[in-house]
Amino acid sequence: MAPDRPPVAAPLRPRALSGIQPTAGSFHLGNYLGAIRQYVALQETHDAFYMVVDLHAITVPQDPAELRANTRLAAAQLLAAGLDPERCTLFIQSHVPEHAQLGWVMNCLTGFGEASRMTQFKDKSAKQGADRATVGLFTYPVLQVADILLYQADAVPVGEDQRQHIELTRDLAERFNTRFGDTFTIPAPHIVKEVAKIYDLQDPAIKMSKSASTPKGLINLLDEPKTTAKKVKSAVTDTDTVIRFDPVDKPGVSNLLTIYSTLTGKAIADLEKEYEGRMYGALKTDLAEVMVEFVTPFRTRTQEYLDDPGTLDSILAKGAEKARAVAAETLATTFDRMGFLPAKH
Ligand code: AQP
Repeated sequence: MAPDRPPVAAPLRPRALSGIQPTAGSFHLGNYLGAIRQYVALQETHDAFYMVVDLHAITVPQDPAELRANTRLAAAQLLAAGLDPERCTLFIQSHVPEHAQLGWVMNCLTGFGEASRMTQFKDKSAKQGADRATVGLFTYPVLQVADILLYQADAVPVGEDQRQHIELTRDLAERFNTRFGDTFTIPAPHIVKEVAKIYDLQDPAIKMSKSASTPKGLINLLDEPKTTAKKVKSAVTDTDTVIRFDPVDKPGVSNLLTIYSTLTGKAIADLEKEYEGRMYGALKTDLAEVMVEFVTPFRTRTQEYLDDPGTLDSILAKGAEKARAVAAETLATTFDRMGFLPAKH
């Protein structure tokens, strides 16, 4: 039977946990709408832990100076997006060594075939060339399993592309609990259907992604607002003229309506009415304005955090301390359950 709340002291609220990679300078609109907005919302209802997953970032070749700068930039963007260190725990993954330690345990519990079925590894290794892919990239989902289980998370806010990894997390947690006794909470993905997959503005058949073949369809939140407006105005639509939400026949227009609706809080049905009889150009012009209104203060707030490294460091230090307290307790129980001899100090 799945444990409700095994050995770690029960928090008053359910736990949420998620992470984001510092692999590109700027977060993109898919990251924001698919995941970060949910991080912000869950602060209100959950005991929420969010991290910048720098250990995951080295699964592809990285430049040390860039990784350092991007890690700070990622933390600054999370704060700018609305994470409040008084209401959630924000930290850097490598500041909590228990992630790598539990990651090893989880590696030893994962079948090779099971890991080989992860579609994200297949996609990413295909993009890089299979012989250049590292073992770290292969075991990335298993480290993610450890990230989640360390915090006994109930909910994991992510985009649709992460669903398979959360399934793996559930399988491994159940496997561990069956073999060694109830230890881990079985987490559930928190995926908001409407924004689970934001599509590339130039190719609405593929998800918006930092590794897209052309940057034209990718909205980076830290781009110059005029660049963002231009990208929205040149978004691919279709040869029809009707503004209607129909992801199968009108994927480009539907993607724009989803973005518009999420950023403004207007229902899609209301937007369809508002734009009845109007041209695609009108929708794009208005959405470009909405985007500019959104990214402009976001850029300013991000810069303010970057300009105050003392405050940023102190937020991250406090976050790591809080995260470690939880992670260390889970790891100690895990090691004990597995039969590791406790160290005598
Ligand atoms: N297009 C998207 N729509 C909705 N959610 C998305 N996410 C990413 N793209 C979309 C979600 O953002 C969170 C952080 O993801 P990450 O740190 O794993 O970043 P990523 O997946 O590396 O972002 P990319 O751009 O998708 O990178 P590549 O091109 O390397 O694959 C996750 O919750 C993710 O679901």
